[in-house]
Amino acid sequence: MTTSKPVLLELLPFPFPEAEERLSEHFDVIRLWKESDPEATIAAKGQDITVLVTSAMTATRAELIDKLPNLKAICSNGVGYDAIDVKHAQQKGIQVSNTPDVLNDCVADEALGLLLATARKLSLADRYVRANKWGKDAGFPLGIKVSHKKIGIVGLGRIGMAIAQRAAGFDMDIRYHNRNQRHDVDLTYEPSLVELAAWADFLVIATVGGTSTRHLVDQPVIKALGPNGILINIARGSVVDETALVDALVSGELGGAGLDVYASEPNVPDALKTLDNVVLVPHIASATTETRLAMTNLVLENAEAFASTGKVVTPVPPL
Ligand code: 8YV
Repeated sequence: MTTSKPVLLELLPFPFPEAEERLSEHFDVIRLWKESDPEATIAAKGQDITVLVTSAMTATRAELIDKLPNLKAICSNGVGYDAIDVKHAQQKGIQVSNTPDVLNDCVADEALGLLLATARKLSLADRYVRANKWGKDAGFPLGIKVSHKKIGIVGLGRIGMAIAQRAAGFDMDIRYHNRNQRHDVDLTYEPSLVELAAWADFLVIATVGGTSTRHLVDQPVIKALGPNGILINIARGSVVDETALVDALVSGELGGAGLDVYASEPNVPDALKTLDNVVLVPHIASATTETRLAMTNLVLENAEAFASTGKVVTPVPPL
């Protein structure tokens, strides 16, 4: 294929038509999601492709990367990169970019929203009114106060810090657990995740996903959080032992949970759907028009910068 534009393979469409138009201005775009036979398309055109657009929730594994011998940059829509074989790509000299920072506010907002919804039973209350139960039964059950409570943040990165800022606005006592203590923040570090869970009223999971954090929040941590504790997960489903979580919620060993992410999306354990002490949302933490537009634009900036300078703008750190 001879073309003045670099050839870009797009694994999924942007949620904004204008972004597709902008992409076509700078690249000869192969929209794999439109192809009737994607494997045949890759076999025929793989050697022409130098840039790949993917997303945080789109598996981008070594098998695909190795079918693109001239691939030089992978530009992902999303801050998480556990779905991408980053180490394999970087070993081949392929740059990988993500979309950090532009989604911090919305993800942190949703974490607090999930906490309030779970503690104050807002989803249950909505169903209660819609079911015309108000005034017809013993009354709606009491919730849990959020302000002035103890919040443990698991993973004090940029999103974790945004959560801490919001928690401070609710006059909460804040502690965190990281692989390593941060010395640039005025917050109490707890080196033991179990001890953090035992101390906290609310445990908010804000770590990266992937093998390094798989089941970090396991049965002992969940048990330590306890029957009056609430777990919020806006990170990745893989970080929490979902079987242990479901068992604890069903048995009452854990007080409640607000979940944005799950072990095997879009599949959500049916047992969770029957519980009144659980709030379930479909991985929407960054899903606002403003933030998804900012993420989309940052993906485009990364791809365009690579095409013009040979360097992406927001590279994933070396693994
Ligand atoms: C979205 C996310 O699922 O950024 C991430 O890591 O999990 C969410 O923002 C993703 O961005 C969808 O493209």
